[in-house]
Order: sequence, then structure tokens, then C-alpha cells
Amino acid sequence: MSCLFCRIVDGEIPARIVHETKTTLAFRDIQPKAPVHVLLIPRDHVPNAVDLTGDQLGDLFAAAKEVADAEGVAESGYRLLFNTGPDSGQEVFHAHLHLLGGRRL
Ligand code: D5M
Repeated sequence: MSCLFCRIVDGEIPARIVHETKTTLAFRDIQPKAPVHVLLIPRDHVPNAVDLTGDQLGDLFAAAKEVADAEGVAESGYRLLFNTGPDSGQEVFHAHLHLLGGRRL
């Protein structure tokens, strides 16, 4: 299997996991752009955010809220973003929601 994030889901590549549910996984970005930088992914392989189902999106955003609470950025605020396609800078083609916080962005 060649998808990097599928390999993290399968435990073949280590990751600093901060939250997990039946459908989602959240782990620290290896190249953090902020003191808190967590990636939230569906366990199932979906290449691009626009291909996610409504249920998958709902699960990712619910997980993001849990992570923001646990990381202590719920009050101060944080950024949620999807890069979508090559011009956005998307590098990994397994949909992932970035959660960035812990400093003024
Ligand atoms: O974001 C892809 C993000 O994935 C980028 O911020 C680096 C991060 N990354 C790459 N490899 C890993 C591993 N192995 N663990 C954790 N984070 C990783 P994009 O939106 O595609 O540009």
C-alpha cells in the first residue's frame, strides 16, 4: 500500500496520535506550522477533501472540536483547513483536515 496516511492508519508508520475514533484518526503534523498542528483524517482512503461524504466530514469536525479542547486552544481559537489539489499545496492525497493553533496566526 503506497498511501502514507493509510500506512499510519494501519500502524505501519509511527505517528504521534492524539485522538482516535472508529472512523477518524488525529495525529501531530511532522512539520508543524504552529505550536499545535494536528492532522485529522478519515480511516478510509479518500484522496481529496471534496470527495468526503457528509458523515465523514461531520466526524472529522466533531473530532477537531475534541482535539481543540484537549490541546487547550478551544478558547483562544484555531484554524481548520483543507488543502485541495496541487495548486493549494496539497502533498498527501489522503484527505486531511489541518488544525492549527497555539499562536496568533
Ligand atoms: O499537508 C500534508 C502534511 O502532512 C504536511 O504538513 C506534512 C505532514 N506529514 C507528512 N508526512 C507525515 C508523517 N509521516 N506524519 C505526520 N505528518 C506528516 P498537505 O495539506 O498535503 O500539504
